[in-house]
Amino acid sequence: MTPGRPAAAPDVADRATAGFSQGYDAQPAGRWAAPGRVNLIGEHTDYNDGFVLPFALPLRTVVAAGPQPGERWTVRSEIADRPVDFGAAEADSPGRVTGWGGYVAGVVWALREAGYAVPGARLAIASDVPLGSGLSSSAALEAAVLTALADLGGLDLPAAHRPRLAQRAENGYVGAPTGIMDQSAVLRCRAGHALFLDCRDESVEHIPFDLDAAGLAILVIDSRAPHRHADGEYASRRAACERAADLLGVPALRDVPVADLDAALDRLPDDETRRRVRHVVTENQRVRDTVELLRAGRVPEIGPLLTASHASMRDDFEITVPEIDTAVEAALAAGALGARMTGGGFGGCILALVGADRSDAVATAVRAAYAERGFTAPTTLTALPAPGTTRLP
Ligand code: GAF
Repeated sequence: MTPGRPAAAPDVADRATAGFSQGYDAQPAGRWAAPGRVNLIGEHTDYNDGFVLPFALPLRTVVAAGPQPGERWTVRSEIADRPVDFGAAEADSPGRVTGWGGYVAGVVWALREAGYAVPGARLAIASDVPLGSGLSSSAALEAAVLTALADLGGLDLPAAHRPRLAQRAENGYVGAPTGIMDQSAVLRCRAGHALFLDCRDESVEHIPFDLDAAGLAILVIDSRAPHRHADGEYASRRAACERAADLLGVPALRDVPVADLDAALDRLPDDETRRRVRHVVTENQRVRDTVELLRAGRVPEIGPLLTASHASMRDDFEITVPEIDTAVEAALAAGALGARMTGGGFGGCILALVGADRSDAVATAVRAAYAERGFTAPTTLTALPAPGTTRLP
């Protein structure tokens, strides 16, 4: 997925170790790895207290880290020439550290704000999670840093609280109003499973998702579409959902059952609001239906739900772009059982559920459709559900 990196590039964990030893002339105390994620289904439902079903990718961000005296944090990244260095004053001022370093400072801020004595540290980051492709590179960075600092400082940080802290870093320090899905996925997913998350109470069920046994594969296709106004559009969708919940007199759109949808729509003032609500309410139901099918081992049958989710994002929530719609249509025309955009929208990736022997044909068809329309060629990856964040041996 990462254009330009040679096939024989060193393993990401080795790159993080090398970044640490070359940058600091010392060996790290440990290395922590956090994955990117794709969301199988359940988009823009997390901040509506609803349901999501992501799984972790085999692509990982690795942080090599060691202690540093005092309240000082120094961070090197393989994508930057110079380290980012900050102390307590910068960590305690949201937004003060910017760019990729902001996610690290945000984690320090969220931990300190929650009352933890965060140890000073030196860190080196390497990553195979592509940036800006909607595969949660930022959540992977937050999760790896959070786990490294917790271990280095011996912090008593229950696993179930970690996603909220990482999300706080993003919402409160970086300033992106995202939900809880991405941080939960990268911290809590298990290999071979999708994570069925109730975003209201954060309860989870690990749903077996054995693609090999079903003779299937998930093809992830990076649309390479430039993210146009993604941040502002995300915030405006979120605000529209919150306004609609207010109008309907419910705490969140999750509280509108699909059986009551028509009655709820009748009470809304305009067509756009009705379409936003219809997306969220029907998407929550599609997540539950997908989970039911997976529990019953009927994996191929989830295809139509994925495709219906895409149509809902395209027509009702209006968060797709031409490259994304082209990729989905071409994948379906080439025999995918289902396909949809995954992630926040306005670019990013699609996923397609395909017969294991159809992966190449579907990827080729998408590339051909792109070439016909003059879009930048997409990149592809076959994704098997991988583990969440771990300390490496
Ligand atoms: C982004 C956000 F970070 C998530 O919280 C979620 O809302 C997603 O978009 C859309 O489902 O990844």
